[in-house]
Amino acid sequence: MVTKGALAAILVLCWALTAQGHLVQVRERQRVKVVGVKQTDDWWKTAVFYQIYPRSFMDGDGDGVGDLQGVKAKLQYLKDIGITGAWLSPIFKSPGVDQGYDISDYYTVDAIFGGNAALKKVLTEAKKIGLKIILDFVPNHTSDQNDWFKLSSNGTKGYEDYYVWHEGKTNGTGQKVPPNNWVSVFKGSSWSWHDQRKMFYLHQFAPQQPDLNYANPKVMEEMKKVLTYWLDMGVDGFRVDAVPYLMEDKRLRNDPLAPGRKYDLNDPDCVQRIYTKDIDETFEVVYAIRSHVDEYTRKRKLATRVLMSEAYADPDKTMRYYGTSDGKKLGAHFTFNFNLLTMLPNKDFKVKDIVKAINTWMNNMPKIYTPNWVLGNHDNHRAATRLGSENVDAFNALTAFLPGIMVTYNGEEIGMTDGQVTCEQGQDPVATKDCSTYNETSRDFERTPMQWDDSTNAGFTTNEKPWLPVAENYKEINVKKEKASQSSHLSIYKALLQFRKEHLKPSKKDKLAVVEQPTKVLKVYRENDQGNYTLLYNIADSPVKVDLTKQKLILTTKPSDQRKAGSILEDITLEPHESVILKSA
Ligand SMILES: *[C@@H]1O[C@H](CO)[C@@H](O)[C@H](O)[C@H]1NC(C)=O
Ligand SMILES: *[C@@H]1O[C@H](CO)[C@@H](O)[C@H](O)[C@H]1NC(C)=O
Ligand SMILES: *[C@@H]1O[C@H](CO)[C@@H](O)[C@H](O)[C@H]1NC(C)=O
Ligand SMILES: *[C@@H]1O[C@H](CO)[C@@H](O)[C@H](O)[C@H]1NC(C)=O
Ligand SMILES: CC(=O)N[C@H]1CO[C@H](CO)[C@@H](O)[C@@H]1O
Ligand SMILES: [Ca+2]
Ligand SMILES: [Ca+2]
Repeated sequence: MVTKGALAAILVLCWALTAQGHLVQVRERQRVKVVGVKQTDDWWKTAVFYQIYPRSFMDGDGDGVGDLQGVKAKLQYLKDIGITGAWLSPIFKSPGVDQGYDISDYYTVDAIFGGNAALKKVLTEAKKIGLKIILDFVPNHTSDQNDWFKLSSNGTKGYEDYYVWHEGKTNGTGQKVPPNNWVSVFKGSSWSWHDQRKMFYLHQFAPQQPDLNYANPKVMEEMKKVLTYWLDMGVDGFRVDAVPYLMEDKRLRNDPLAPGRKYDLNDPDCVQRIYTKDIDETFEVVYAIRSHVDEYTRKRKLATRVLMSEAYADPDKTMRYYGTSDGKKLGAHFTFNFNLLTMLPNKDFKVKDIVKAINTWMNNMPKIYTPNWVLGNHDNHRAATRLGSENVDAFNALTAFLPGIMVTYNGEEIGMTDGQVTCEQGQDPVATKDCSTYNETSRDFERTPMQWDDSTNAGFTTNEKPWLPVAENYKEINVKKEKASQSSHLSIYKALLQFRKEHLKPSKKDKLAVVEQPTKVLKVYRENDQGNYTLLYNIADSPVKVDLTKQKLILTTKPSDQRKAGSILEDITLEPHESVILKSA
């Protein structure tokens, strides 16, 4: 989608690059994309959000499982490195069939994390030091242990339609079968029979996670009450889970088979989810959540409470979770951009893959919205393992340098790798079901405890047995050791966040270009009210020389005596895997 305005900008930019001494070839000219990122200065638009996986972050009471007492003790650490806000993976009361994504009580923090009182203390402390706290909100489904499901399944008046129920169909041999072919994301039919209600209920995930029925306005009212409850307690926003699955086709039409696939209940990808994912009505639910939260803050004249949504979807669908392109209806403040995860699955990436990951987002996102960059989360191998430890600093630099919001998964700032976990030690319920495929399917590797220091269990817990084993390399990779070194992942990360704060302030005039130049070197160019900035990243195993016209070195991921911040350079020989940030002098 290249408008006339964008084309004009491309030409201007090519000229600008040329003026800086870079040879811009016609072939490359076509690759240059410019996006006018207009940023007003609301707090979240240039925020750095830090995802805390509470079980693995810090154990405050010594039972081996991370908790909110632990989180509270480490808030100052987050503030010190420059984080704007932390979002916590689910902490609500849950039987734990899906690691907290099956909530039995939306108003109660699970005792294992310290209960509601512990969350209150986290919020008070966070406010004191100026850190935002975001909770995970799981609207699509509850646990089957939730009172609402119990009331609905025993037919209590008023609750009959809180979930999606159906009598089913009768097949040739007179047995009850599900009403259609919908396949659960976790395998099997999306419908399970309920003996008491004598009906099928819908579950897009596990059978213990029945889907709420958003066609029933009472359900939306319940969820608004839940949001209000936590807003009243003082949270700064919500990360909204699994939004694409909120609503399903009213007529219950069959999802068509995926091209070349046979219908197989053990293959969640055998169908195209056109009637069970990203349907039009779903966007309306997200917009309703947003207006509820906005109304809450408007009435009380509070700072923005932010909504971030999780959606692995096609680019055009993903963008609709932000809101309509004219901004008349608003959804999440931002919808997670997983391109750097999904388009760079391993070390074999090329510069053009990075360029594509960035431009795909920027070209699809309506200009009124704010981009964001996610490098890792609790469902994907860690950046150091996926992309190589030698590339971690450069990718932290890239996400810090790009416009908009930066999202960091806990441990990525110190370059943590995946830990070693056997199926017997494993905790990921979906993966431990079948040990023969555990190595491929488990998400435990990226969930091993945070490495704080070189003492037993990396300072994560005083218990002999942490809930997952600590990664073997904790004596080398830990916060304490990295704090003491200028060239550590942590020190570079901290310097990057400081650079953002000083140089990438919200700006009316904001341009971005991403190209490969020269071969093996990624070049990202940003122009804002404060100046013209260039990030260079050499992905190669050998040095690459790049000509420059009078650039001041601001920051490098390979600090040394030869590389002094502030020096004016006419050229630079980038070390293997080095990334530098320069400013036109
Ligand atoms: C930044 O680039 C623009 C456009 O290429 C140019 O007009 C401006 O002078 C540059 N600013 C600095 C500080 O180099
Ligand atoms: C239905 O379940 C609820 C919640 O468990 C319970 O309080 C209620 O008594 C039950 N009603 C009937 C009719 O079984
Ligand atoms: C009817 O459904 C039952 C239970 O799923 C199954 O065992 C049986 O084979 C089905 N009969 C026909 C004719 O499909
Ligand atoms: C899983 O990985 C571990 C460690 O690399 C290895 O020892 C084990 O044999 C693997 N298990 C299977 C089933 O491949
Ligand atoms: C990244 C993420 O949080 N994924 C979650 C999406 O929702 C399902 C169901 O609630 C969870 O199982 C995933 O972990
Ligand atoms: Ca604990
Ligand atoms: Ca649903």
